[in-house]
Amino acid sequence: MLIPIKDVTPAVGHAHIAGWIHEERDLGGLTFLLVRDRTGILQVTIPKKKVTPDVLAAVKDATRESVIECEGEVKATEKAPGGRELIPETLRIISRAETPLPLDVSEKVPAEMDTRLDNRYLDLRKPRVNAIFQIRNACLRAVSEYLWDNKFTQVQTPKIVAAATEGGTELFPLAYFDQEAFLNQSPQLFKQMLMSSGFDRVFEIGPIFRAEEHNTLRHLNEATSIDIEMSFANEEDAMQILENTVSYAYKYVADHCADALTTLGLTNFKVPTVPFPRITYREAIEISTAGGEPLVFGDDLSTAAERVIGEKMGTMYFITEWPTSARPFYTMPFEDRPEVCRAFDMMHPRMELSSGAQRCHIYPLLIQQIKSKGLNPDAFEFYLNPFRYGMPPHAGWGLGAERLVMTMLDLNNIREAVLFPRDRHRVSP
Ligand code: AMO
Repeated sequence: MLIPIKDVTPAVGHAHIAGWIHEERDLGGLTFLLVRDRTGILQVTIPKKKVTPDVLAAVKDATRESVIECEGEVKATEKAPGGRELIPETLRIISRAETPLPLDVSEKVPAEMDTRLDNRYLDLRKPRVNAIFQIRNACLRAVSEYLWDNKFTQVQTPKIVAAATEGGTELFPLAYFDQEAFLNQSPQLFKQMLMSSGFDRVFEIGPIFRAEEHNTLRHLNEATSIDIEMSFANEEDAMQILENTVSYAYKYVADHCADALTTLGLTNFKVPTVPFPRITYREAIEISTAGGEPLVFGDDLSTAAERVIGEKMGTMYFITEWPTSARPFYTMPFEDRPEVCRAFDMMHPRMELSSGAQRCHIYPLLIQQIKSKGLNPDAFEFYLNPFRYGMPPHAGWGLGAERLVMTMLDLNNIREAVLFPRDRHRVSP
């Protein structure tokens, strides 16, 4: 039976392990192989005069990143990683790696992001890179857990669609037989339709596609969105679910990912406290203007403005009461002051993580808002019909999974938080 490398201790006596050769050091009479599996690194020590000719031949043929298996005695030694070493009785190369390697897995030679992504299968072998995806996995598990525990039903909505959601731009067109179709930008319209169907609370974790031309450190053309929608709820109800979901995810990672956090050097990992502070859009533009990034009512927040406000706030926070003109047609305006609406953004000091709102569930008002954005209601018939036959008031949000992981782990580039990122210049691998 193979045992995980982290479980190899002198107490097990004899061990059978398999993994990749992380490093090889030849000291004449002695060869050291550092063997890595998903759980850790083990030193295999080969005293040339004491091992069998088969072991010697295999070691001679072994190259870095080859997959090997070996079996032998485990001994305590202070000099090796984890304070133990294995002296092989058998050692076999299962899959020999060619030389030279296209990328250095031991991270002694830093590589450009493009080289790393071109050779992502090798890049992902780095313990630090792997740790990011262990944490991403824990994060999404925690999000699902929290939402299931709070009576949300997980759903899957189509990714091949006939209409835009986020304003009619940034769509990838698709060859769909003899019809016009696109890759979906957001499950927005579908999660709202499900409110009319009586689901009450739904969530989806799935891909969203945005044909954004710009290439930045925080945008992808294919991202993962965590979406919720809830009935008989307003924007404040949605914000509470959001802050609790995010802090639950942080707590879960803190409790379950200690090794991965250590690998990433995040020894001071803090769970954000709830509730997150709320400031209005007007307060946000005042802070930005006072901080040297002048904004007027109606402006979107620039990256520079987000930075100024984020520095002032110093924690996760919400921006509420947005100008109606700056938000999508499905947002509910305040009844007594329709120039502002029940929308919010949830911000990390570095960037926006989520947008949400109470939605407009009033059919004639929704038609009017679609028209006022220069869109044709006929294109939204499938979405609008549910509003004619009994639609409860509802609210929801979309939270970018990559931005959540990126900010949680203080990563500089959003591409670090995706296995195989899709950006302006990359569709492969
Ligand atoms: P929005 O367009 O603000 O809102 O998207 C919600 C969140 O999704 C993430 N995100 C992205 N992440 C990486 N690259 C991208 N190109 C990208 N685009 C979006 C961000 C963002 O905050 N339908 C609304 C949500 C709602 O109201 O329920 C929507 O899609 O973290």
